[in-house]
Amino acid sequence: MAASGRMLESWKEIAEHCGRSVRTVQRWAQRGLPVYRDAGGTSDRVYAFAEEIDAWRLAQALQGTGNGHDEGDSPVAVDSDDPTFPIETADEDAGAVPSAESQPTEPAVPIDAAVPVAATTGRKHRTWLRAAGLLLAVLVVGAAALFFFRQTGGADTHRLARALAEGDTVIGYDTTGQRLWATRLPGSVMQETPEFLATNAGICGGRQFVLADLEGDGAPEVLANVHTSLTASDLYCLEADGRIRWRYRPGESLEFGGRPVSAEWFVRFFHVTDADGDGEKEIVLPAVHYQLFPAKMVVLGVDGAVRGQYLHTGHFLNLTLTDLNRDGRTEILTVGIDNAHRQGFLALLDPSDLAGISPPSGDAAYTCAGQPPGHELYYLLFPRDCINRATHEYGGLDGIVVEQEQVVVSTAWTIRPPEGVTVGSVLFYLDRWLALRWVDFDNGYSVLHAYLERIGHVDHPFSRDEINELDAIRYWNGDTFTSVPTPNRRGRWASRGID
Ligand SMILES: [Ca+2]
Ligand SMILES: [Ca+2]
Ligand SMILES: [Ca+2]
Ligand SMILES: [Zn+2]
Repeated sequence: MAASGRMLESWKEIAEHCGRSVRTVQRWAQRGLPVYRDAGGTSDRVYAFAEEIDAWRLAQALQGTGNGHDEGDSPVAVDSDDPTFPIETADEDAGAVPSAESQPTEPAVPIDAAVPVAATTGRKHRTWLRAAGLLLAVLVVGAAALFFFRQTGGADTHRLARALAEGDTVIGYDTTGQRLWATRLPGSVMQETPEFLATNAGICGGRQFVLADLEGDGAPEVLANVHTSLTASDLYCLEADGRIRWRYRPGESLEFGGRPVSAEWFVRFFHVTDADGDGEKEIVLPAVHYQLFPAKMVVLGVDGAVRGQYLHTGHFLNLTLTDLNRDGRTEILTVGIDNAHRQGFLALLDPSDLAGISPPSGDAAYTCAGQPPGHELYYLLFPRDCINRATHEYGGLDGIVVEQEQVVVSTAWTIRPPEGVTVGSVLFYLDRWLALRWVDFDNGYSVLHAYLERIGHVDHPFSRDEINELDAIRYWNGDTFTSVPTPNRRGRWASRGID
């Protein structure tokens, strides 16, 4: 399904898109044509999405209500050659809210190839295109109507099919693109991970705003990560009718090494998935303190209740949900920074058994009184390469790729490389039981290394032999770290075997 679609940024553009006068489209807007006002603006600046406009006009035509017939011809969006229709399946994690990924003022650029050309080219082209379009429209309406009735069974068109976030307001739409409700929340819906949490912008593997049917009853819920302040967010769940079902606030006051850490936490992103295969979805979310090291992995049920929580002394930078041992149950594979050990980590967590805190270090500043040991299935610490040691206080991982027979994790891209060097990280290739197969440098590593040597951050020339220092991965067995690949004895895999 297309994203929010091409944006029309004035009454004039909306009118041109519809092939009508400004006065006419303004009249349609009073009857529900989806046109938005600029939230912060004092002027009459408006905008709309071509896809929504087309859907509304098509819906009018199908309902035969006469809306848009003022000027005597069809209200159908004749210059749309895209018969797809804004119907969301809404029952998969992938059934994301279509516009969620893009700011309303900054629409996603890569739109389907089916964007109508007519509206962006000259008027001469438009004339004959429109004539051809009228002919085409008959076919398009037929096809779309068929598609529409197949999708909806010809009834129940007023169910929630998509939602849009406009600042602090979430707006629900039905299958025809008609606005159903608007719910105001106490802050704006997060569109992306805030800069100060995104140590590696773009890599954070989760959602901020999603439409998903949590319990599989046919009515989708809206999940939205909402900024409640500059230093905190809450996760909101809205019912299909726009009412708030629950709110989850990650913030809690904790003490580490006797020093209080404030309750200013962010939900970093979230995943919606049926982790245990019981037919109801769970919400998996990493939350982090906005400034300091504490973080936690949390699983919520459909009622918003916390099913499990795992505290970690360092931020999660990435996670992926995967069934590593192929038993039909999902695991959480996450990587990031372990501040207590000053190294990059990988943790494999059981969504049904999140508990305790990450492995202790000798540093009392990271001990949290009263927290039991963690139930990680696996917990690995990774050696630090010389670029990382020369430029940072902590090691970190932020790349995860799960292949058929191996898992590849890579170090966080932590320094700005010279022109022409896009990366400069270490790749660790692990087998399915997380034993190290080999280590490699990516293509940019030696270039970055040479650059850092030139500017005096690294005191030796690059040698591929440096790779030999990077195989010292350590595994937490529940009592101590060992170089032998081993699960944590407190996790479920250690007790029942992993094969
Ligand atoms: Ca539901
Ligand atoms: Ca479940
Ligand atoms: Ca599994
Ligand atoms: Zn080196």
